[in-house]
Amino acid sequence: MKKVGIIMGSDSDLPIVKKATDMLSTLDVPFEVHVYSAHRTPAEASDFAKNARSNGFGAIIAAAGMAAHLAGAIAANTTLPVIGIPCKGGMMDGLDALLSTVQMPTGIPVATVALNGAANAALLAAQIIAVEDAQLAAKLDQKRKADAAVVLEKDKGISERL
Ligand code: RP5
Repeated sequence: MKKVGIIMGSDSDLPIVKKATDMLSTLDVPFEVHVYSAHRTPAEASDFAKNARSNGFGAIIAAAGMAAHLAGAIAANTTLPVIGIPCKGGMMDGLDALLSTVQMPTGIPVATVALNGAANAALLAAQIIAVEDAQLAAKLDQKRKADAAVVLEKDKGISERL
């Protein structure tokens, strides 16, 4: 199975990124995690992206806060699908990171999830890998069913709480 690359701009992003690694572990999707910054270590970030396809990756998740150029910088150096996680924090509490991640120029797409949306980033990466992996696709279907069952259980109980 192809791996998912997870890059974060700083180790201070780890509490957010952990939700992505937890989700991929649950789904048995292999991943590799790195701290590379678009600004502080641009050469390492770009080398990772340039070599990612030949190194067995099928999708890349990039998490960063504030002037969050990491996902875009990674996407500029690979045609693998790149998923950006804008991280909350800083003066604008993530709005700056959201706009920096999502507002990409035509030709260099970044699939941007919600602020701190690491679990969804992992699910989207797994769905990309599952295009060529029927076993993983079946696991994702099972998860959807289990998630729906939880909501329906809450539906049963809601009247009693009101
Ligand atoms: C971004 O700046 C990082 O992704 C992080 O979200 C934020 C703060 O980084 P540190 O100063 O904690 O290293 O580049």
